[in-house]
Amino acid sequence: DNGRQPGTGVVVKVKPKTRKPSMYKVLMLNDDYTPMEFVVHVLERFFGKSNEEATTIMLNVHHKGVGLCGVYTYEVAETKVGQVMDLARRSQHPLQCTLEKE
Ligand code: TYC
Repeated sequence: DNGRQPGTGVVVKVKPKTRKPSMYKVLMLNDDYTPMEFVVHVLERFFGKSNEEATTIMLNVHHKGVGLCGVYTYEVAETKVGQVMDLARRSQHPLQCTLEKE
């Protein structure tokens, strides 16, 4: 017995210490030369989009100039931008993809 009366125990409050990571948008930019099918392929391959979703996003970019591919933590977003830019360069298309903090 440590001498306490019932109901006088120390209330330990656990403070959450972790923080939610910043999230980053991966954006696709329009240009006049990259084939539409190539953009759809990129969205399927690197962003896990269905053919329908990819087509909708591609057309949105085509008409509005920019479109959202997905939202990821920094390292994932940076990796995806690199993968897109690398394939576009190797395919000799001017497609541009960029990352923006949410
Ligand atoms: N504007 C391109 C064309 O007419 C198609 C395109 C769509 C290019 C989306 C880039 O991110 C893009 N062929």
